[in-house]
Amino acid sequence: MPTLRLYDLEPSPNNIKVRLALGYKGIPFERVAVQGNDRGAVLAATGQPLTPAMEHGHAKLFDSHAILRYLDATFLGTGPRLYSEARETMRAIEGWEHHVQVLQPAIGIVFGEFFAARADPERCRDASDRLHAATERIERTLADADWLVGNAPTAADFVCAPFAYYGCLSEAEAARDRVRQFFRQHLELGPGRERTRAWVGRCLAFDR
Ligand SMILES: N[C@@H](CCC(=O)N[C@@H](CS)C(=O)NCC(=O)O)C(=O)O
Repeated sequence: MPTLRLYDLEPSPNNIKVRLALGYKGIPFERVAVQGNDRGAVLAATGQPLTPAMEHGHAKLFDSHAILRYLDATFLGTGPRLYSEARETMRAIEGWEHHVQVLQPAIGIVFGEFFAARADPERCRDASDRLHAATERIERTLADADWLVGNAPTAADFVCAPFAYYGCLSEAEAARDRVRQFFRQHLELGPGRERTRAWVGRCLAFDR
């Protein structure tokens, strides 16, 4: 198998999704660190500037969900599945992939504040309220399950967890960089999300 090269903007939730999938499946990879303002390498490799992106032999991919599908189909015999043989399970996972659109805006607002070097309390409160509302479905699903679909992790968990993660950063996580520090101070998942917090921990354990 050729080396799998991941163009990775470390703190980005879309990039975390891919690292969780790689960690869960136990796929070795070479990480090419992308900085926020230097997109030369990823642009040259894939013809577009966004991360995550990857190269694997002749295959070049961008978009986190496209990458997850590629990994699952290409490394079918390596580690556990991200998707499923069962139609119904596929539909359920796709439903959670759509739910990313509901989770993302809260994180987008706070990233916007971080890059603008301000922290408008009203905007941050709005982001926290949005994240709280967007995780209600997750909390409810986890009432009688450890994972969002079935009894093992799937792509559903790995695409959603990185967004909830930014609302419940521990002090130790926040100490990793300025972005995480800012999120710990300005985004709050809120009360009644104990199961979501524990699930975030289970998912993020695959980021290694
Ligand atoms: N739909 C894409 C979104 C990719 C994306 O927006 N990546 C962000 C990081 S999370 C990025 O590279 N942004 C750089 C920019 O907008 O200049 C995915 O899921 O991978």
